Amino acid sequence: MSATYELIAFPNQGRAEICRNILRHTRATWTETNPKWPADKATMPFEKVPVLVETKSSGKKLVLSESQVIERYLAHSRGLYPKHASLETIAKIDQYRDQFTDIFTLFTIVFYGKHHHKRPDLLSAIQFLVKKHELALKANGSNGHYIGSSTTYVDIVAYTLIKMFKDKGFGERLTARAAPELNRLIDIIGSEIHANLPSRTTVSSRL
Ligand SMILES: N[C@@H](CCC(=O)N[C@@H](CS)C(=O)NCC(=O)O)C(=O)O
Repeated sequence: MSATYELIAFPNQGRAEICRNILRHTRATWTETNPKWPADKATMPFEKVPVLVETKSSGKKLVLSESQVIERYLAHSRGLYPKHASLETIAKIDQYRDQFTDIFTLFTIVFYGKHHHKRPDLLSAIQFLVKKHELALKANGSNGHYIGSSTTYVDIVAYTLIKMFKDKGFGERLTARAAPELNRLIDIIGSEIHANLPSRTTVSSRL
């Protein structure tokens, strides 16, 4: 039996959404627990979520905090870096992934923090990312992937965050016309994830 996972996270599409999509895409056996807050705060290793609890086939448990660490751990252990990838390839994948970090922080400030006056900053940051990432996707052969010819971690990240920005009302610079390569990626990764959706088991709530 392979490992199983419990993802402890708030139910919204926030920092945990990339982890969810990695678990969905790779047909993991996983459950989600929505914590009771602030009652459960002190029980989390660093008093924040998301937290991943992995139970290995031996029964041994690993408890991890920090969303991007959880993402990378899952991506490595579930085959979302190319097999036998060189350190250089891993670094390129991580480089494109981390390009989204500052933008996501700004997004949380504008959307969840309701600092609407920062919306133009977010749109400019998205526009800059689009310019650079369209070129990278084109240079890889316009196949809907950043690296190689199959899905890697960064493709799941781009799918999750670009779709999130569009769905939450920040899509002006992300139309099919403005960002054809990223939109192709969204279609491809979205259909792979939806084909894989039965992987999801249960969501339990302590709310
Ligand atoms: N650097 C951490 C930040 C985690 C974080 O700020 N989590 C928020 C939810 S998205 C949280 O736990 N907020 C509740 C609190 O701080 O009490 C990560 O990326 O996981």
